[in-house]
Amino acid sequence: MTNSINTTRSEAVFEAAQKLMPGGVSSPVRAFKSVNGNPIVFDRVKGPYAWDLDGNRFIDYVGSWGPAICGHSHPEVIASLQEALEKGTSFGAPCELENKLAEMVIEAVPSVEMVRFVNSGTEACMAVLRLMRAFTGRDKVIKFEGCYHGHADMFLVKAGSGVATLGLPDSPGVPRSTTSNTLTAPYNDLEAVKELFAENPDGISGVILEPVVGNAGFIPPEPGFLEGLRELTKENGALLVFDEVMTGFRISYGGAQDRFGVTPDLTTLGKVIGGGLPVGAYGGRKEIMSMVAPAGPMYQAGTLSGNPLAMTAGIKTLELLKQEGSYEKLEALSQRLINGICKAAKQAGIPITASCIGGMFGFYLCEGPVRNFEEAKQTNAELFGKLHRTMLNKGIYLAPSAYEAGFTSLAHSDDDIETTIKAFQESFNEIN
Ligand code: KE4
Repeated sequence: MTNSINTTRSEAVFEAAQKLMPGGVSSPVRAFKSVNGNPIVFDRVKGPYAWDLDGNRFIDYVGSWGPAICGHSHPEVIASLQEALEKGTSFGAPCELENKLAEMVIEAVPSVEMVRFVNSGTEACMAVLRLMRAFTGRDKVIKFEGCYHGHADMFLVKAGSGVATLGLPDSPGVPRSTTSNTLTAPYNDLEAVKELFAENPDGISGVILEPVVGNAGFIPPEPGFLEGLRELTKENGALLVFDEVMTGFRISYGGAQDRFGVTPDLTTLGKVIGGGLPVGAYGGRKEIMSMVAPAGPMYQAGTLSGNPLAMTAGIKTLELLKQEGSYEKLEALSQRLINGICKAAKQAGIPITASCIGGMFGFYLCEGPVRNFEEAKQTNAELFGKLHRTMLNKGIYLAPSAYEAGFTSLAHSDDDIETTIKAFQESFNEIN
């Protein structure tokens, strides 16, 4: 086994953290519960790298779970923030920066004619569900097993991400009455969705999904799946909602809806559009968005929504991404990486299936194919836990869960990819 790196300070700080915060973390997946060992505690990040408190450097494929798509602490983002800081950190009043970021989102994302900023992806998904119900007058919603739409009660039904990682049952504290209107179907299964519509005539407000699943590992839509959902929702007077909190501005500048040419009625966004500061957003057709207070009766609000710092970081990040060749670079990096990972696993005799789109990738330690959450659970999560720690000891920081996607950035170099592939080659041989 690889020599383990010195993590003395991380261990000490994490031990103290567990006395102060549940599980020692501010978000469950960070606790490394499903992989070997304790989390490392970050000290600083720059470009494609993270350093822990003991001075170990890691090539980072989590990128703060998506926002660091231009690389951590991009100098132009930092400079813009420094300038914005001089004017204050929060206004609680309209500011022109909101117009600017709104214009960029509207111009980029096909479904969005009007947008509302919030502070997280969870908030965006909560609000969009309320809007779906307000617009259609219907209470039920269809989501897919393994998809994660934040931690709001209504969505904690067969959710992905940390819920899947920790193998949690649908969370305690969520009243049955709240989730009774949440219907679920296997991802990529149009027949199951058809049946739900048939069983609930005029009762379903809409279908919400990750157009590329990044919270049950990485599951792309099968050909025709997104198009089929578009047809089914139209036929049934229901709304189609793409949760692009993760895929937005990551798999293309216009998100999955642009990449696959399927336009939903509403879209949620987050992560990248905040450039590392807390931002979420929901948007869509003007006819629907005009229902949102104070333009319309559907209430939603937020103290720090649209704050100038988050708007500034988001604007600069999108400006950088809009530059020619960004997504070609991201996809080339991701493709090289997963080709190398697959070759390394096969050489070590370890079953693997992997794929990528734009700056997002994933792999499962099983034969595949993986088309839905049930098939994703065939992955060898125990072996993944060993792989994760072995890679960490070689200076590679992967998402600490078999049920998360990986992220490349414009800051990753070909050398970083080669170094990572070499670490996979060594690790697969060591753990097998
Ligand atoms: P946040 O509330 O964490 O900003 O966003 C929730 C959310 C909504 N929709 C999608 C498609 C998402 O991926 C997320 C959040 N993603 C996880 C990573 N799988 C956040 C990481 C965490 O929970 O710490």
